[in-house]
Amino acid sequence: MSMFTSTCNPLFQSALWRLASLLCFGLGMVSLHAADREPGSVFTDCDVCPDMVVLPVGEFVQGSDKTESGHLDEKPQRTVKMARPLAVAKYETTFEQWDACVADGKCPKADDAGFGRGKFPAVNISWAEARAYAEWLSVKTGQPYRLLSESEFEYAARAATTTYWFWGSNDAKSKACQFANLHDETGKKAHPNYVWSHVLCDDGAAENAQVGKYAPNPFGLHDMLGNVREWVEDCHQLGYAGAPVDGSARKHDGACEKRVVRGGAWLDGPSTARSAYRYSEVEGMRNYQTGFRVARHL
Ligand SMILES: [Ca+2]
Ligand SMILES: [Ca+2]
Repeated sequence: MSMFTSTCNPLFQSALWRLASLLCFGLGMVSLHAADREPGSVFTDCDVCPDMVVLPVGEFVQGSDKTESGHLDEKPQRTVKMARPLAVAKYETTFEQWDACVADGKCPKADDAGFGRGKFPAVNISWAEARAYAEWLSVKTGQPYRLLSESEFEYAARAATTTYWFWGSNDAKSKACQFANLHDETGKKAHPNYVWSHVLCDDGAAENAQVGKYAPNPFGLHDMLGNVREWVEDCHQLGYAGAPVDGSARKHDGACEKRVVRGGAWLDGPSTARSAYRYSEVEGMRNYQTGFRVARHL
């Protein structure tokens, strides 16, 4: 890379060197393009577009067994094989990104609930509005942006782990605060009326935190568990019987009452922020603990 940088130095003014620079630039673009497809690499398609992480192609077991949870909604466990290479946004969609779509007239203004804009996750956005943002990105870049399917979300959240949380199962309560913004000691002090269980550590955030504040999962993705819950494409149906096993979103006949939201939020205790945990919301719902991120095939 240092040779590439020095050879491409714009101070070389001779025609020969300009030719060499052009050639070098061209080769460099090919090289970078190829490197973009390596699992773990990060790319972006425009100035205001999200950073996208290339995931490895693979398979995983979706859902939980009865040792982990009694939630029938997470069963039966089944193996899902991701059919195509996929890139997932490194962070939840931020207000900075959302407001670029608002400025282009393709997304509605969204209330930050006083938590902050900029690098804070965009919230108070309905399922359809989240899809509108992905459509805006698609038109802007010519690339097929969309919400994740539910299987893709769990694949991305697990990042090849089989534990309850990607940081472990048994020791999760003490490690959680390195990796996720959940209902924690700080949240408990700020919201004493949140009487449900909290993680027994301090993540320093009583509500939404700026994206990327916590350590990523093994795929390099931040806040897949915690911070804000995230809309996915699928219509919610109880359990996985009949659900696709190729990573695609589940087809649904007729009207969809509720869409799936995944990953838990800053007000969730440990059990409702597990990788396998499923939650659902009416698709027109907007609230301050639900946002989204985008994905696209490569
Ligand atoms: Ca917290
Ligand atoms: Ca999240």
